[in-house]
Amino acid sequence: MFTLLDREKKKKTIYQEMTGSGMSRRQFLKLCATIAAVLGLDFSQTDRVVQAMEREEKLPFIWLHYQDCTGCSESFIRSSHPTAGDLLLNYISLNYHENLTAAAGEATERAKKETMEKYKGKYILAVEGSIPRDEFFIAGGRTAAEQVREAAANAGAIVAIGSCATHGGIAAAHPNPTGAMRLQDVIPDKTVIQVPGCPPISEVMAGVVVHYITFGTLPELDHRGRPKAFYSQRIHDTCNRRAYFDAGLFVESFDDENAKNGYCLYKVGCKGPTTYNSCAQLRWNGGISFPIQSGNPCIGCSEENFWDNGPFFTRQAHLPGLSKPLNPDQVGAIAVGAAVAGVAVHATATAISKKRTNNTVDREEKKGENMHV
Ligand code: FSX
Ligand code: SF4
Ligand code: F3S
Repeated sequence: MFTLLDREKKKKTIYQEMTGSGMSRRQFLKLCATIAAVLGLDFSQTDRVVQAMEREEKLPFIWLHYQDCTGCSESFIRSSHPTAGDLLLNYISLNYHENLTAAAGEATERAKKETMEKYKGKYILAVEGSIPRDEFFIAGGRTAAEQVREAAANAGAIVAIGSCATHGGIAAAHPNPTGAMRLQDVIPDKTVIQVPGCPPISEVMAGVVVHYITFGTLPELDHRGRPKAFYSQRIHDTCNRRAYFDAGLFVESFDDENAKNGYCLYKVGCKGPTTYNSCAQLRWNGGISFPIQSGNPCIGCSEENFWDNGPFFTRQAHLPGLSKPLNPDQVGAIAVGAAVAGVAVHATATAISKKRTNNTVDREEKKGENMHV
């Protein structure tokens, strides 16, 4: 547990920063309620968010970049709950970020050093990108691994942001010419919050930040170090096309009638059944859409080795939880079998089954089999 209170310096609290920049008390309370909801907190815990904002100062951040495309930073600054503006202006003090801090060169290096000294044990270290072998990165006479270890030594929390930092990412694709490593490989003795996704959903990082400010602790993590609130469900579990999967209605090629009808993308390679992330619930760009909703199969960008698990648009041979490979043509038949056995059928499925009657796909129907996909 820590507190960011530093009375001697008489710095403003987050609440003071917010209201000082024109936010009304009412807007502030509304924002706290939204944040609590994004964090998956009980409504009664909104008070704790409010109190933390009224009590705590901005959280100092050091954000390091290595082998990446900067998509994680791009995603982060598009957070909508809280908004990027809220995050950058009110919650965090981005003391070092190669693209976003206004200063450059020695001034930023100084800011980084000062942050590490002044906020020992308090600052958040975010690392984006994989870490190359020593010979591929030298800045200021120091290798990437040396820089990471130095910044990690006294960080209050460490976040691997994006699949490159959590798993190696594109740079680690076979034959991994730079020896790209995960952040955790470089600092094996440290707890690293893993936020996979290429890029990750901005609200996840925002959620981690606000949780840390509110409770002074890391959010609950799963066995792979990912925040449970965002990575405990498969895309497939909450996908807007799921009813089509259950009804056995699939897109066969990207330009067919089934694609126009918005059917399930499993046969054109969707990895939603094996991918854990919140894309289908939170969606992207302020909740507007996500890859599958926009017609593109999930490529499993938050799973290990997704870059080498291609080709992306070929259907998966196996689904987890099934003892034998799935024949998608049988899925609808299986759903029908389950219905005959007395399983309640959702209204959406009923609507879809009408469409299915008109569908020309010829498939053999099997009854009585059950499956968990
Ligand atoms: Fe890019 Fe980040 Fe992918 Fe990697 O995101 S969006 S290549 S996860 O490190 O910049
Ligand atoms: Fe959605 Fe993909 Fe699952 Fe189909 S296979 S329901 S498109 S996640
Ligand atoms: Fe990535 Fe799949 Fe979400 S490709 S962005 S995990 S829908």
